[in-house]
Amino acid sequence: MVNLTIDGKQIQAKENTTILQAARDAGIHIPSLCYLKDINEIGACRVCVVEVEGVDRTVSSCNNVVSEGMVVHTNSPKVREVRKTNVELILSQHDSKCAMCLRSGNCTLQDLANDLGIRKIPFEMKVPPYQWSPRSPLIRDASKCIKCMRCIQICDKVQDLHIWDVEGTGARTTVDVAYNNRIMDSDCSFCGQCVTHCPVGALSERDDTDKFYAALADSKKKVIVQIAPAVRAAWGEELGLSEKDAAAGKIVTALKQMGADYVFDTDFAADLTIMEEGSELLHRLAEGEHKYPMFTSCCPAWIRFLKSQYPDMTDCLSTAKSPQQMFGAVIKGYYAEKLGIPKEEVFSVSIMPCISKKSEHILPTMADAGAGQDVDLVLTTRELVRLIRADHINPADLEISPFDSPIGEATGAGVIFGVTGGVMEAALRSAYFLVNGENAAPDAFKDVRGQDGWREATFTLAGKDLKVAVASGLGNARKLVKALRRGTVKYDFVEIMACPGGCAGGGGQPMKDGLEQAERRGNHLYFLDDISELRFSHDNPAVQALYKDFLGEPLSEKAHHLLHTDHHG
Ligand code: HC1
Ligand code: SF4
Repeated sequence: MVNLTIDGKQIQAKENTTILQAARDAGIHIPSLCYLKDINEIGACRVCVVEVEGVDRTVSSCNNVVSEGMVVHTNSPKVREVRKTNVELILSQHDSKCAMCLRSGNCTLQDLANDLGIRKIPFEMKVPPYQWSPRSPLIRDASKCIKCMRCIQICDKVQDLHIWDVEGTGARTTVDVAYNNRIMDSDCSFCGQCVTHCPVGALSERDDTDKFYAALADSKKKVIVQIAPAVRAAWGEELGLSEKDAAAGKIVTALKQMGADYVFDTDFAADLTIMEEGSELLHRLAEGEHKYPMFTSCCPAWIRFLKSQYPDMTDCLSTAKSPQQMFGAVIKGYYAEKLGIPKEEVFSVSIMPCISKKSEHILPTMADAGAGQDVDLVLTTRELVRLIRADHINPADLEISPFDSPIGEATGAGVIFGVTGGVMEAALRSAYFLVNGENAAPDAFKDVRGQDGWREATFTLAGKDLKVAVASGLGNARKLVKALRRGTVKYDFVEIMACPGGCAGGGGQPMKDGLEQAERRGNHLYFLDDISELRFSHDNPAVQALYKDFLGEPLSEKAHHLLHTDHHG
């Protein structure tokens, strides 16, 4: 251990601990901007500077380590002056029109400038004009980029996709899509991890809230909304609601107040996915040995990744569409008639923790119900929060409303789709039933839970060993796929979600850097599963009724038409 003094406080820290970490461990706050633990520790922004006695210049605390007897000042007049100058320099290259910025009120740079009392900046540099495709679900605003390099590091080190790179030199240095590529022509998965780790407003989702308002205002449209599992674990964060108070039923009330006609739960479609994907798995296992496992197919960023990086493995993906897309196809292809609405009049909206879903719903293969795209619009959790704010809805006043029927019912198995391992666990619960004709204990498959990026487990099904694996984060996905291709691992069924921690840590969720958000939200989804009356997808009465009235049985012709796809489109 090393003994040192920070701001007059005697502390001990492990050797090789950075000054920043030692201070934070001791409850002393040093502001930072570009720093991301273990991912971006390059001292680029120099906001975390501190004064070390005996050293002439201030030093960045994120990449300098503690030493015996060190005396550190984190907020001396010299530190404040240097820090202020550094932030002024960053602001001089940043479009600071905060009133029009999506990140206003949730921006690290804005907070820093305010805390440091910066009221004007000495000079302002002109940002050269910059083109970006408005079709892209992920938007980059070069005038707001502060070159902190977080997006590059997240994409390189966590997602292993290398979409971003540094462009230009000197004062013209900026970040852009690597190799002068355009985002829509790149291999970007649109997972949005760069967005949730951007400390300012340089990266965001495409804001589609105006399209929602336009649909609400159109008297010829019935607006039908679905809400994804992971949204309920995060939407309250920016609205001051605790997890306990942020019940999904309050989102139903808010959307109805805005003018939505029906609000359903994507968890229902997650249960439906399990019926189809679980049956497909059993079918595949009955065929005998396969070189590669069956992969889950509900994460569009993972599908984009596999198709661009390992296209020869596309057919390993389950043909089951994602719950979002199954829901859209069922709404327009079946329930519109049940509700007495012509399907052409349905405007189908999904609220997702995800940016990549904005690319999934426009695929030509996602229009099977015969009335345009099966899902017309995707909004992120952040856009939902913006809508609630724009409508001056007080979250504290919201009552809990039930989801609409007849497809409002969902089980705990559907809820845990939003956390890494949840799809696998839900599928195993139902596969066990389909093989044995009785339910296992609901938690019999909880060995697949956890936040490790790549986990595996073996269960016995139909007297045979079933080897499964779960990975989240595309860097882990790549490692797993490479091991499969080398033949060093062999699995029957693999769940992959692009975002670390699964959708709970999705690219469309409220922004608070770090994986612990995904873990906390994921634990909340497990809690919701635990208290659910029904915990097995096949026990969902609304799902059973849909098969009885319309689909017949899993993998039927109708089910294939509406609920499956070949992923080559
Ligand atoms: Fe997800 Fe899914 S779990 S992909 O993360 O399979 O987005 O929440 O809605 O479709 O159900 C996202 C979440 C979501 C789908 C489901
Ligand atoms: Fe979207 Fe979920 Fe995949 Fe992230 S893990 S890209 S939020 S579907």
